[in-house]
Amino acid sequence: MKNQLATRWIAVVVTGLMCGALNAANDRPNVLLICSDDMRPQLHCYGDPTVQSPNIDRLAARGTLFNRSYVQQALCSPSRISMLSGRYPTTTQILNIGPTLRSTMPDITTVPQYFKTHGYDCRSFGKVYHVGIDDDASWSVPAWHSKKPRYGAAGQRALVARRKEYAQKGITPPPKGKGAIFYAGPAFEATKLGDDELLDGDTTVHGIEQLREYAKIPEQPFFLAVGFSNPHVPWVAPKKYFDMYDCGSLSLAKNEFLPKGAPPFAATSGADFLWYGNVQSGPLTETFKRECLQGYLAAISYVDAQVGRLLDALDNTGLAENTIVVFWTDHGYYMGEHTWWGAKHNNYEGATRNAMIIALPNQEASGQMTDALVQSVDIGPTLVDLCGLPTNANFEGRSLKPLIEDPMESVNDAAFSWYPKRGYLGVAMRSDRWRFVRWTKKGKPTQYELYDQQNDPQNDVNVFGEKQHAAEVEKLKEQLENRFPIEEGR
Ligand SMILES: [Ca+2]
Repeated sequence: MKNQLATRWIAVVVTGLMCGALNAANDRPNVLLICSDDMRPQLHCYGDPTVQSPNIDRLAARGTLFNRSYVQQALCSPSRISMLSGRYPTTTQILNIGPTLRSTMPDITTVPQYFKTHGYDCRSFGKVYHVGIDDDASWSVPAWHSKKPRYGAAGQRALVARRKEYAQKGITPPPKGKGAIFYAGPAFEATKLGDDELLDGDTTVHGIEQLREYAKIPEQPFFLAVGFSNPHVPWVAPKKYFDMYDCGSLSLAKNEFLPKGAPPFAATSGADFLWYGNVQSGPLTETFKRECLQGYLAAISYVDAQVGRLLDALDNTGLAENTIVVFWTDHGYYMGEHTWWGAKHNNYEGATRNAMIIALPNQEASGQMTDALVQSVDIGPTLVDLCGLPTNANFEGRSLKPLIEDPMESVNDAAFSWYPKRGYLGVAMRSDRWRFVRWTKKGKPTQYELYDQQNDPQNDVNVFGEKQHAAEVEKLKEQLENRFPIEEGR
């Protein structure tokens, strides 16, 4: 009897110690979700020696870095709606920028909304849902957006001049509509303005203010989402971030050609970059390409600094002891690869692979990188699991908690992304070795692409028709058909 009691007492103490980290203020940990726009995983912690990202690296050092993370569509709004709703784009039926989630699923409970129904205070600062396509029901109060400018003074002047020129010539840049005129500004600008005089710095200031408010009421769990607009083009940052990079020494893409053997409609990307005011028509010069790269990296470092300030605020308020931090980017990006610039908009590795880091308070296995295949729809179920909320079967992803505990574990046998193009709907299945893409259109033969990720990481050559892969193709077809059958229009 004595031994049994002793054993039970030890069990209670051990359990108490294990839970201690998450029980500092209340029974449930908080969530800080940091989003960045159009940031491909080109960060120091992802193995890029050029990029200066000490703060995101610091987050990775105390958490888990997901090296093979894939968004469900390489386009801002559908990607964000998919992640925040925990549903695939074929479930939300949001595969374009424009419609709101409620227009297709009026009664849906999103991930933050689910937290809200379980007593969390849920707020959004900056670009979390796509700007103008928000979802009020997800948040406890309406989303906050900065009124500070995206451009500095010179960029703003150039924008106004270009607008005037367009108006005089009667030119309407695509896509038609109110937002189109935005593209008339320069693609990059090293401004004299300070961090907080621009939109992303101001968003940080207000995010930090909110954290300080939360620190005053430790019994109130929160789900705070803070989203940055960089490094989506235009790449605008204070000059000090541009000075971090030497234009002349930046490496240009080596595969400035379209994926060989791909269906012509599939091997395309968005062209909105071409409308920015300082982008010349015709082939880009090497100097201009390097300036673009410098701008992109400067914008990444600017965002990195904002992430650092949020992490510092967590530390300074003591909230770090009880807050899970997720860093997530809404898709990959092309900076010259396949001739595409400032673009995503397709089903290839470069567009669908994103950056994702999850860090728990006092994480035991910290500084780990996992090669397991993960999806953005997994974020919701992961946070539900980590925060001890009841499982929600409506969320279509899976909890990544096993990978945080052991990076050698596996949760998904594939990751899926979608893109509609010229009446076709493409679904890409990323398995451990292959990228297999199926394009379906009513009344047209189904088309396929196959890329060997081991030997062709950037998808330069479609090997679908090659005989030696015939057996593999049959297996992949079956795997995809079992998961997302053609009959369902997927
Ligand atoms: Ca985006």
